[in-house]
Amino acid sequence: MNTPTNLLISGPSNGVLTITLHRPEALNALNTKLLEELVEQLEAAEKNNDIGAVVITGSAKAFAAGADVREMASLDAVGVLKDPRVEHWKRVTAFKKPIIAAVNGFCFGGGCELAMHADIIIAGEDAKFGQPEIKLGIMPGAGGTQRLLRSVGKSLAMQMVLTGEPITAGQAMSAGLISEITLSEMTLERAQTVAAQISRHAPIAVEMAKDALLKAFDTDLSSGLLYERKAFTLLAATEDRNEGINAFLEKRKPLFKGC
Ligand code: CO8
Repeated sequence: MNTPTNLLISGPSNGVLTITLHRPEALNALNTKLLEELVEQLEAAEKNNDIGAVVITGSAKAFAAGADVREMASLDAVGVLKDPRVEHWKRVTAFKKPIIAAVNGFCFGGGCELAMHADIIIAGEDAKFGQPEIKLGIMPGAGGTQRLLRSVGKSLAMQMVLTGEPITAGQAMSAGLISEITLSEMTLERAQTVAAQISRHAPIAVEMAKDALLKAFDTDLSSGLLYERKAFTLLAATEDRNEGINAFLEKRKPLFKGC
């Protein structure tokens, strides 16, 4: 794997890989190269047993200000149709380990969509979430209409997408888009702490729990409950399930092996 030029990588530490989006000259706008590098890092992380969760963050000023508008400007309809970024987004969606987005500053357009690809969003008090694409004569194209509506409900999603106006971290918290607000300088540390906590758990249980939770987005309740029951039953076949239960009964810490 080549050394990324648009990302800073740290870890794994305490089971957590931290990926920092790093295009300061463009407020971390997501160009094809950055997304390509992000996917490469995630796919390597998937195979690395020392990594239980990934934190994605940006800078103090911007998590990411959207897709790279300069790059988009040169695309005609066929270019948009064949945009390699579509595949990159799919590969981010397919990542099986938990992703936590640590968001400060602008989290706009494709940046907000990337944050919504994360399983948990923790934001600094200065964070601003928005889907401003409408102001450019376009609309969200990486899940913004679907994931935002499922997170914040119809009325607020419509308002954000149709006016293009952002919401504050406080509004995002009330609406259920994010799980925690922190002091801005504590956001990354808090996200890493939560990620480390997740990483200590049995990896197969974590993966299956994430998968079952995400299933709720695109299925009805009875199918979702059936899906959950099957995953729950499958976990009974893992060594880690026996280890977890025995450790509790023996009043000791479990030693999970990921099998
Ligand atoms: N793309 C490229 N460059 C950007 C972007 C962007 N999205 N955002 C900011 N920049 C650049 C600016 O052009 C500027 O560069 P330069 O100094 O060379 O002129 C630099 O970053 C700093 O930006 P500003 O001077 O504008 O900083 P401000 O603090 O004044 O403003 C804002 C910050 C409000 C965030 C402002 O930069 C802004 O409005 N940015 C654009 C936000 C936007 O419209 N985002 C949506 C983009 S479209 C999108 O995301 C669609 C996703 C669909 C994905 C589908 C893929 C298949």
